[in-house]
Amino acid sequence: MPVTGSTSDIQAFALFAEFVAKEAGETIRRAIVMEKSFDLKSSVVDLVTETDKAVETFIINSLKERYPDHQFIGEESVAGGLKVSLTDAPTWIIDPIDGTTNFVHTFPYVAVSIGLSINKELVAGIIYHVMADEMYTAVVGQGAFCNGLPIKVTHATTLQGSLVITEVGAARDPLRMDCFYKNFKAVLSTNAHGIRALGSAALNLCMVAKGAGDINYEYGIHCWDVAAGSIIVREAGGYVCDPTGGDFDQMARRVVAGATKEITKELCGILSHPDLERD
Ligand code: LIP
Repeated sequence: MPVTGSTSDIQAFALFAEFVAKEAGETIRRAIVMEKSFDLKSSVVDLVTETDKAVETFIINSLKERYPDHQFIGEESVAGGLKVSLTDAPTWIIDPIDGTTNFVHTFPYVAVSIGLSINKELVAGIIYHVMADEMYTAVVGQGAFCNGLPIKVTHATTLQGSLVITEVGAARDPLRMDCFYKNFKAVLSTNAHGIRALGSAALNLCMVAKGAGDINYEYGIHCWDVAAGSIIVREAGGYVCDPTGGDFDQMARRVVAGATKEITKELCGILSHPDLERD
């Protein structure tokens, strides 16, 4: 099939990815209740299981068989030594289990996250919240959906009275932790109603998209954690940017995604940024 990047092509790609994500979810649902062992990746709190690897292989093989010309960036393939390479070609950006720590601990917030980029622009996002059987989807310009029903962000314009979502992440070095505590304190000092962390960047973004939280920020994430979620938030009416207030860059390993431009800019104004190596 020639790739034109037209809306109908992208819708067809997304529909197939939804089907693949659901199949992958079946495997995860069966495995989460079983005995699990894990290996370590970038740190002693960055985990990977055989299920992450098997599910990623399944997703990539399924998409490759259907779309042999497409490219792939997968969390576990990169952990295995493949370089992240984003070109203009249609590129699927995959996190087979977003929330691996949750998976290991049987904490039921695990997601399959699949983003699609064409000409280096995110054009579709599919996130399957496995244990809730919720399929979040978005195609550029077409809105965001959960199980086929439209979703929308809240109207929150200030941090005061808002629900903020963030994560500690997988780094524990002193500089990163200092920044984390500083930002946590800064957010609490705004009289936000609370701070939540689901343990899955993809699901955190879905919560903002569906209006179950007002804003999400995280440092240290990778493109596969946020590719799908960032377009879902945008298509739900939210504002996604870099924590400096500039354009969102999915390779920069940091994100702010808020219900409105106002709340997002307010948060950007109080955040401190750790140094991060790009994807
Ligand atoms: C995880 C994220 C989580 C983040 C972790 C990690 P994984 O993804 O979703 O929000 O804090 O550092 O990146 O490793 O479970 O796919």
